[in-house]
Amino acid sequence: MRVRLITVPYDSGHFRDRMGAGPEHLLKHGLKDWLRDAGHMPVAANIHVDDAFLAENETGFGLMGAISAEVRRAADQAEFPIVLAGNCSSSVGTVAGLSPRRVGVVWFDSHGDFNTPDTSPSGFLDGMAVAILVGHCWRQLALKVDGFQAVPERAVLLVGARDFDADERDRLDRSAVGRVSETAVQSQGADGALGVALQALAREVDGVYVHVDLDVLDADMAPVNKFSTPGGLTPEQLLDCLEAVARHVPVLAAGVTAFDPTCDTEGATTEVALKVIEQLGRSGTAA
Ligand SMILES: [Mn+2]
Repeated sequence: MRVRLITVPYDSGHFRDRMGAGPEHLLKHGLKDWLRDAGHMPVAANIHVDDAFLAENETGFGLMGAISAEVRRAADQAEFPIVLAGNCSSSVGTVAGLSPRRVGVVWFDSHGDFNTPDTSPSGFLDGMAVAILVGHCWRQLALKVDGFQAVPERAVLLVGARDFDADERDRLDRSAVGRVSETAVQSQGADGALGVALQALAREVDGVYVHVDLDVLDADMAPVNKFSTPGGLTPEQLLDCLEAVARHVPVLAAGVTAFDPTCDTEGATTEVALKVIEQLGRSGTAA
């Protein structure tokens, strides 16, 4: 299957800075050759916005629109879209590009990304990505992203999240968003921890978008960004989980986000990221 690698080299509206440097770093480290060697056919598509003035929210939502168009192009050509982005908010564009299919979301992240502008202590749009997806905030701007429709809460599964803000945790507890902890994966294995939830998801949706914020990984093994925390999934556990997802439910698109190469002093995270993207490439189903 052809894999459309959609690179979005932005972080909070900044071009190629911090986590915005992640996508091109992976390309420089042989991502396309790595995918070709694994039997995939990578096609590259780079997302760019022409705003004269880059601003977090306006540019962020503009990028989501451009991602949506590119994901739709990939789906129309029976290619599997993998979005490599600085920010998790790229997910809104990816899911929008898959409409009108009923899309579920399997979200790997050390954070909940479930803040709204009223609960967020930082104001960071990235930390609201899941809340935007389920239609809890930024509704007006999200509707401007071509094809966007809110995902039902029960069609979202958070995996490995362990770092929440207080109000964010309350919001999650009151929602129907599913959660599987990293400790469940560690004690029951990927299939034991995720199997039942994935089977339930498969009955509700046509397929899923798999989101991998790489900071779901244990920061002591693979430092991903300045928000990384220890105690997360090991690289092997993450790869097992991705395999389990693909066994239970069609995977329509994937995203890999939040990698700041300057945090990866030993190169360990780059190596894991390449493996994750290759595994995702194997997971793809024609949408
Ligand atoms: Mn995130």
